[in-house]
Amino acid sequence: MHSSTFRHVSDTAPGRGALRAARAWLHSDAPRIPLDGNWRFRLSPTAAVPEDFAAEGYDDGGWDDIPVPSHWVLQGDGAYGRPIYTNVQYPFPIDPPHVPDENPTGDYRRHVELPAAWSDAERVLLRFDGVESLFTVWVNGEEVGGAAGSRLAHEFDVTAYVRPGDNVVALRVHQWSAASYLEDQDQWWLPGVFREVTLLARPAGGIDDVWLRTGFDGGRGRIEPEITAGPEAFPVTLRLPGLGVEQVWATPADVAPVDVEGVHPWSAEQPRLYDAIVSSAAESIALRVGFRTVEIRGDRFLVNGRRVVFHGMNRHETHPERGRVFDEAHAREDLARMKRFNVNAIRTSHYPPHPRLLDLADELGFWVVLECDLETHGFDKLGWAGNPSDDPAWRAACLDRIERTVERDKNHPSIVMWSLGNEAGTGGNLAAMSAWVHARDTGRPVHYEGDHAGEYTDVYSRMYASVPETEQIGTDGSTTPLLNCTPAQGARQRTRPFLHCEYVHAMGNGPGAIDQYEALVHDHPRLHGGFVWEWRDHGILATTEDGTPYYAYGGDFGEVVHDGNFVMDGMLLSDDVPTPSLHEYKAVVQPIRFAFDGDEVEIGNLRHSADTSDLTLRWRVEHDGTRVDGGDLDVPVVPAGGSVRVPLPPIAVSRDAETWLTLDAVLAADTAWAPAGHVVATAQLDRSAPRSAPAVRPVTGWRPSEGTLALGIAEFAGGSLVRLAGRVVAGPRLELFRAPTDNDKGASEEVEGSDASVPGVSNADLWRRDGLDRLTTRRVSVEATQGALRTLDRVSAADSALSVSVESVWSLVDDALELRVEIEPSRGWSTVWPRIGVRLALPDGAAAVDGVAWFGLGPFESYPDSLRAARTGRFASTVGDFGVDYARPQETGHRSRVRELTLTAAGSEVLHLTALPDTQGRRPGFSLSRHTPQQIARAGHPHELPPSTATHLIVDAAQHGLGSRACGPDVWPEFALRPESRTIRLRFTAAG
Ligand code: IPT
Repeated sequence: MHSSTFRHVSDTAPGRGALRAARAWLHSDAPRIPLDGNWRFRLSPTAAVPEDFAAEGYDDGGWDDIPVPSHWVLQGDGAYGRPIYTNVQYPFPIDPPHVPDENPTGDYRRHVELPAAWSDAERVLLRFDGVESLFTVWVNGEEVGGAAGSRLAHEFDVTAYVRPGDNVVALRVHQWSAASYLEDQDQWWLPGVFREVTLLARPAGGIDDVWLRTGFDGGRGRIEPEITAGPEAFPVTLRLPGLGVEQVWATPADVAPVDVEGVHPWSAEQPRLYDAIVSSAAESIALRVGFRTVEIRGDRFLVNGRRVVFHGMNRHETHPERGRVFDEAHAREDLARMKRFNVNAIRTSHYPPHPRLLDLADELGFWVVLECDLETHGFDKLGWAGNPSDDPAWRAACLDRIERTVERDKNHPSIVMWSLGNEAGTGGNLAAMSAWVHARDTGRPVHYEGDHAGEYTDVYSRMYASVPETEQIGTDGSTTPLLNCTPAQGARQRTRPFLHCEYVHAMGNGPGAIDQYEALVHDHPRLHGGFVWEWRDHGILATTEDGTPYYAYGGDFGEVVHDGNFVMDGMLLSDDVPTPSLHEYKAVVQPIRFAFDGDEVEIGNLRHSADTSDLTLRWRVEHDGTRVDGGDLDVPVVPAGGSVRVPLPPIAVSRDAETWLTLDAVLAADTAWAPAGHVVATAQLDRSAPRSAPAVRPVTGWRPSEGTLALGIAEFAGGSLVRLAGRVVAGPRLELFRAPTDNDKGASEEVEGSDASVPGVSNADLWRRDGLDRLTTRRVSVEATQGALRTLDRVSAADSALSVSVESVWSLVDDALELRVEIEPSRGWSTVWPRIGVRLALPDGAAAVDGVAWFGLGPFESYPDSLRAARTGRFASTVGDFGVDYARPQETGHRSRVRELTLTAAGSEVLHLTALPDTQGRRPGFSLSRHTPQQIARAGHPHELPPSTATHLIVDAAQHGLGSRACGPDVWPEFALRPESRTIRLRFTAAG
């Protein structure tokens, strides 16, 4: 038996029945009844279930309870199915507009008591703020209508269906529908009623909709009101108490723009909002108004006449336990964290967020690109044949989506651009959506990345363009062809503002080269920055069979098709922990620029419009990382776009220690997002007196050696180190492998002219082909002389003729044990190498090494193309905290340019190392881990790493860069590590 709703699952129409036109999400004092809380719930594996459940008297006694809002796949511990993760793939056959009969269908029921006073209401509306994907609603047994558009609001007029007292609301929600073809975003498929359901009493003489469009021009604000209300609602009053505005409109025809003097403009930096009330005798609506004018002038994107540079994040709504269910406290903290990391913009990828998020964005200050809920990416593999974006059968659905998007959120000053959607190819329906926006909202430009040739959008947008290509886009007169553009189309695109709607893909350890992109923004004003892909990992909290919690990704729920850990590509881990890439990002985009010049520093203010009066400049001088002096620097207020030169503070230069000056621009007072003292921008100046590394002393008299030997704190057997400072050790051995990062596993064609990478083949595969993860050693010789030991090893992999020769010289120098390792590759290595290092295994057991303190770059991990957040100083960490818990274990923890490090066990120092620079002044990096790179590479999740109390110390003469090849360019050639000869020089002393 097929029910009537079953027919609707393959209907491309966006809605039916008593569904009403879109309007703004307003804070009104009209009566409302939230329908959140528990509903009765039943899940069926197919859409073809009888609809008898909608009847008033239906006995739902055998059903379960489910909370609204929630996703059913995240409730009931698997009883209602599991989440599915796909990126581009459709998790059902591509058979538009049909979906399979196997279509999980959730039926919901609840009672609601309508107060007698509601009889006065002119109308009663039932509003749904988010239901995935298609639903039908019944009230008291009567079908009211249905709608699709998961992340959009839908209101039904239920006046004719409700009565005072008890009412029954029944819902049927299908996981799959024609609408699913339009919702192919790279995220979890999470069905259910996941945003609020509300009953609204609409009073006679109420105000149905309000739009206060604002503008700002030289101290004067303008409000262009649009009031949607019947004549009986008038007079309508607009009040802005903070500005002394009280405007009464007697009739609809009187409604007219209001000019306001003495207004502070709204900006992402200074989000000045004014409370506004729009009221009739029957209803009052509260808004918060920000005055700003968005404008494109030539190839500049301007707000209030000034160029905007987007330091943005792509923000999905995702939470390990709630999925896309909104939590205001968490969202506020999320946005405050963005502010603390110098993020000034949000693209709401790839759908409108919970409407309250825009209130928070207005209040905390972000430039928002508000995106429509539209993506048809899975048609790409068909060469876009049948793409709904270009098929008249889907035109109404596409238009409905953009209308609901714009109407709901039109009042927010933070929204400076509308985006038609993401990865939906191109076509007539997108052009029609854009035309609708242009007609409806002349105050905001239209964005859509897929309009490569710029046929119907206002800004030029791309994703993951390489650094050289980005530079060419920004260069006047460049004739370098642009993606999918004829020369004429390319020329047209170069007349427009450019932004990256996605770039610097933050999957796993990476991305590198954030600073290279940022540098272009300063040289080419057409380039307006962009939006990092993406803000946070989408891990879902799950537990292993033995109860170990972990963050699940694609495949962990037994999906038929999935895209693995491609959903874990945020600068924030699933549990809100910022990754080092977020610190790097913060440093790269810091709004204050410091340029040291002799005894002065030039301080530049890179902000949009705010001056520096909110900042204090702190300085400190350190000798080998220990503070010797510091204070506040007197700096005049610098206007936005301006700069000032000030003398440096006095710097006492040490003769036998490194001397560093650090400048921190910190918040002078508390803000809504950080306390006073929060560091906004930092710079360091090396004022060290020149010192040369001790020369290698020639050693003579080498004779073959065997058996055991002691040298200071070291004991050797057969030339191999066996004990150090009384502890059993193994190694050091050559280590060329790193557990591949997601970028190392990327196989994009874009290898940036790196002749050592192969287009379409990942570096990780090349490393395994060459056996870097399975090196073996043949000892060629062991020789000793007075106070010194020398070994020569040939290191190579099975079935390979390539090799590396490793000469290790141990000697006693001034009471210290020095190790000098000369590493020299044979000819014929053709790939980049992940690292050139030596690995030492320290013993586990009771007194296992569990901590480290070092002088070098820190506090976070750093790599050659991600060094901007790293500063020179003294840092400490436990071994457990030393690396990052990436969702899929991979290379982590490398600290660059180390000078000294001390290993500790249970609070006491056990071993002290000094790293000497090589003859070119280069210093090694190091990392510390409970696992070897080979062990890490075998684990799919952190909990798959074997239990270990061992400590592996790796000292790297060099590491390969990070790049962003998981979705974007490979490591820039300058930061790619090619096989080459390297020297590592270390001195060991027993501590304590
Ligand atoms: C791009 C998508 O727009 C985004 O949603 C996400 O999937 C990202 O890639 C990768 O994580 S599209 C891609 C073909 C560049």
